[in-house]
Amino acid sequence: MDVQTWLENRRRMVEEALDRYFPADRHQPATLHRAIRYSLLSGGKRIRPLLTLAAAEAVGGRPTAALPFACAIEMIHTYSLIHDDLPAMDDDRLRRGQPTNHVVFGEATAILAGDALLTDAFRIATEAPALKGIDPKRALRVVHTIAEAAGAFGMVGGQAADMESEGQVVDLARVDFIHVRKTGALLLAAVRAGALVAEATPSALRNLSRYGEFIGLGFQIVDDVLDAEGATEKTGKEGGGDARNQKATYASVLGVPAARQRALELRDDALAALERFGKRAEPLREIARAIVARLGRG
Ligand code: GRG
Repeated sequence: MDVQTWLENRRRMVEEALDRYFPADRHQPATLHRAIRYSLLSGGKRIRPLLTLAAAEAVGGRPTAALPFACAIEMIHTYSLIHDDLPAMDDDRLRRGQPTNHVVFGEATAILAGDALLTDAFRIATEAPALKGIDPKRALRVVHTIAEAAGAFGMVGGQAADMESEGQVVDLARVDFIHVRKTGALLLAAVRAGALVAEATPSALRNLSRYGEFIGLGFQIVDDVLDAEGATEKTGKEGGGDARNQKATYASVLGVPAARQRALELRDDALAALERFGKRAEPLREIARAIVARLGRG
């Protein structure tokens, strides 16, 4: 299977699974379920679940075994976007080119949709289909990896540090601290979860983790640069939001040209971490290239 066919096929697998977890018009209260589906099935790039499946397959695992965990991570990501867009946080009105969840459903329902997605992620990662064919201790390690990346020592901690830094003069170390947690942690957990489900050897897990760290940072730098350049058509958000909110970003600390250069270096570091993997790691390589290709030529 060539890599583009792989990506299309696995993306469809993720879309169908997410749709099954939250079927249309099947559950009450209807407004909550509509709000969940609105954000969960609204055309995200699905980078995190693709990373989980690609990491599992890079070490010989089956995509179906990794799929529930991949979907759980995408649900956590979706919750974070809904909450991040709220008036109390970034107060964004546009996400993926569509009105944000609270604009359509109201603030209270948007908060609950996020809460439900976060909580149900752990339901899905721990119910029978996810646990079939995986050693319970290993499953626990995967769930712990995801929880740690999402909580106060990961994404939520990064978000809090980001809020505290608004309007302050920050250095590169602070920007790294924020983004390793806010964005990097869940991307890294996506890679590690796939590798763990597929019983990667310690050395393969180390190399995949290095890959995950590099692309996590690269992903954020690309996002910062696109925001600084106001590339709404690529981000689906209003451009310049970081500057408006006086955010600590790579674009503001390094400047856009150096930030672009850093993203290219991180892509190459990520590819180097996969050197000892064969053709089975091609989807991971393609994802690293695609993340940085969003920059265009500038
Ligand atoms: C509110 C608890 C809480 C956390 C929010 C990750 C995060 C923390 C906020 C997202 C804000 C943001 C725009 C960060 C930049 C990087 C990022 C996560 C972009 C969006 O991810 P994509 O590009 O989104 O994977 P799609 O739409 O493709 O799913």
